[in-house]
Amino acid sequence: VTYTFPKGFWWGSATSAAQIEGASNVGGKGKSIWDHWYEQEPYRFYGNVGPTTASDFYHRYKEDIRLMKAVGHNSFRMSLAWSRLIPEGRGKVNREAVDFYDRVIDELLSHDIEPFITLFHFDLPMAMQYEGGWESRRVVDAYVEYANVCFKLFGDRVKKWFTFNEPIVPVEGGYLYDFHYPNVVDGRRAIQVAYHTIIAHARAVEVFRSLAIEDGKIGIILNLTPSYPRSQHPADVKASKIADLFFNRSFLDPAVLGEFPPELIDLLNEHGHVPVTQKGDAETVQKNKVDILGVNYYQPRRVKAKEHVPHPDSPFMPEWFFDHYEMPGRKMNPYRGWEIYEKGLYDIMLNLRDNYGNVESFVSENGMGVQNEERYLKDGQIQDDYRIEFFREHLKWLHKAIQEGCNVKGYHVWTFMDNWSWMNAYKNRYGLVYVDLETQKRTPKKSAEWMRAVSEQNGF
Ligand code: BGP
Repeated sequence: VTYTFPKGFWWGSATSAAQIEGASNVGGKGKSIWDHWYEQEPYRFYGNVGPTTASDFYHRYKEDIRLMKAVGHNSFRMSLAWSRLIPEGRGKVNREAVDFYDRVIDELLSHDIEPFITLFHFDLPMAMQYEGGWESRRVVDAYVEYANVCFKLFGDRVKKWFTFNEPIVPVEGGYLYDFHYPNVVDGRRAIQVAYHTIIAHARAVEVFRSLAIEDGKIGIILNLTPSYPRSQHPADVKASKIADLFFNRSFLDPAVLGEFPPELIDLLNEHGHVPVTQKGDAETVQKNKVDILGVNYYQPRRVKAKEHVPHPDSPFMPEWFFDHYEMPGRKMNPYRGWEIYEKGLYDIMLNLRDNYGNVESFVSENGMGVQNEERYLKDGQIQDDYRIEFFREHLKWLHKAIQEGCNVKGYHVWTFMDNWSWMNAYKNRYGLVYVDLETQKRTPKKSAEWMRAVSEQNGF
């Protein structure tokens, strides 16, 4: 073993409710925005399997958890579906949902797999969207109440909690670039949504702390996209810093440091795009810094100075300030169109060490989606050596970061078994375990065996 990880390192994977559970109209579940959108505009989604079935975890969780154990997991991140637990978003709690999550959590624990729970992974209850979604302060209140209910129901057994998964993504998808419901394209509204998400996060942390859950830790999961300027020319450097402000620091600074980046506030002020705030918000953010940060890492951001000045009357978008460019010679995942840059993970961790108080962190998602993986089927198993290489190369950089003092506690791959990926559905498969969509049969891929060996040896 050349690369050994610290004792007690968390090896596992991550997923989310809407992407695996299925049973979206079973067991008293209310509709989420994804159930709604899929019903309304199925043609916008790839393939013909939707959130109604997904990977049927709702019915097959026992088998799946057994398999998790077999591939060496000591921890597993999943999300709770708000619309399953509280079908109307606020008010009555659905007993069947509580029973389901109780059973899943107990099953994980009985296999010595520690559950990491995300409260919100993109699937807003439709009832909340009807109330204005994250643009509405009332929805923030409802979320905080939902969080409170979850902490009280499961906090006796669940010790790692995460308020939001990638909160910037619903902002980008739902309010800037039209890949999530409600398909709004409006920078001003996006800013309000982002702001409310941060307030919801900080208030949930506050509630968590008030409950004094024994050994409990609370954090947030952020997709960090390290921003690299094309050159050291001041205009490129400035553009890259602004992209970093919008897409990383907007959430990272308030969550970890308890304050919004002053440069971002200045920029928004300059353009008259400040969100509506309430008295006491800044103190709430200040007081409720996270205990732990989950880092989802897929790709970096390559930035250059804007070539054309945007028309001042054009709708406000982050891209007013920078352009992306394709770095020559970069390594790509052609299926997802994302650059593969393993060192980015190291750069993220060093940044957390040096500028974010070396906050306790872990890699909460890292993975590679590949199309038509059946091509690699040999002797009944998908030979996904490309995925093994992807993990190995990222882990080497992670190991180096840890050697250099970064406070990293674990590595969760995205994802355990092939799951439903939002608009792309099952186009790109990410799982350690293959799922046959006709029969729902699970078959571990070669990468599952590799990960099992890694977690058994605590290294490779
Ligand atoms: C992250 C999300 C996941 C997952 C993953 C892969 O942004 O947290 O939910 O889906 O990306 O991305 P995609 O499914 O879009 O290929």
